[in-house]
Amino acid sequence: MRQKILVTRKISDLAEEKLKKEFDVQLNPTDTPIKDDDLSKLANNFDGIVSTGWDNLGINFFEKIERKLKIISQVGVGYDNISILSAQKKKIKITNTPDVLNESVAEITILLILAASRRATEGFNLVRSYKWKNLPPDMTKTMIGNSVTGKTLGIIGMGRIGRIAAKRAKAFGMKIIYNNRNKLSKDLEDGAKYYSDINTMLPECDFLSIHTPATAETKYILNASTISLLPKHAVVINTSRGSTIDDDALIDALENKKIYAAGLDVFNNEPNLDKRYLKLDNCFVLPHIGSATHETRLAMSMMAVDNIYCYFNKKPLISEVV
Ligand code: 8YV
Repeated sequence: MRQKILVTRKISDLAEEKLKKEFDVQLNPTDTPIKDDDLSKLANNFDGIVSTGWDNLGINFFEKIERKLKIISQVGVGYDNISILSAQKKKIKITNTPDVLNESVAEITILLILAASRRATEGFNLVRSYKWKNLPPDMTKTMIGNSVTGKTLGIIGMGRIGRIAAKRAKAFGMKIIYNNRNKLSKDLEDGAKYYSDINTMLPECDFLSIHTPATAETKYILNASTISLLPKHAVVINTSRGSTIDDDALIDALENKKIYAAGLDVFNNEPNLDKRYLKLDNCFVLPHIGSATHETRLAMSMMAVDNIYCYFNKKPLISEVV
């Protein structure tokens, strides 16, 4: 008998086709979000789930799960939407999709670095509002930003994505320093300077980019006290998770020019981000699109489907969380 697989949201066509060849599959072609209560009821009819970061698979979800469900294969590298402890208790495998999104997230990191330092929000608003014509050209004030070349980029979390972001930033002439749980090997460091203490690193950062997963330790890693250690010209970049930043502290720093600018792709309480960000000229915002390219979403979808295939065919999983 073929196993039954639920795919909670629309994933890439090719991956859906591949899944259908092996399993009885329930797809979500209209990509309609499934309500939390409905999802746990529905999940009980399936052997496996292909999930996304937009599904709430917290403690409440697992409490209602009975015996059948064996594996949740997340289309995403982060899995902070899943209660890993509950999954372990119920002996449900969790897999994710690391590596295949490193480049596209690094690309968005660079986009944010450039956009925030070159005042893209102001420039964009100026042109779109047709007010550009009202400004006399001037050599030293209007739309003058900060160069990236030769500046120091501090990276918090020098994992797979952090290291690719560092590589791309170096192509823009940036120097890399980093904070990480452990110092990396010389090879992986690739010339970057290690700081075991984030507080010692922050004053050295012209730019600071966060690349840590969302955990209890990384919650509000950027707060009023750590932000106060950054130079006044610093630019803060976040492509990891909104929970790494205390919004009140960052908004205060941006409003009161305690730092120069921020470029943010992720927020607390997405998609209902703190509206104060939208009033700030010195903040460039994107709607969590780090992995959103055709190529990357296809690779992520395929990897999630392959994890399901491996599990039910008793082959080693490609990327096992627990
Ligand atoms: C996804 C992400 O857009 O992989 C991740 O952790 O944040 C993004 O790539 C999102 O989580 C969908 O699963």
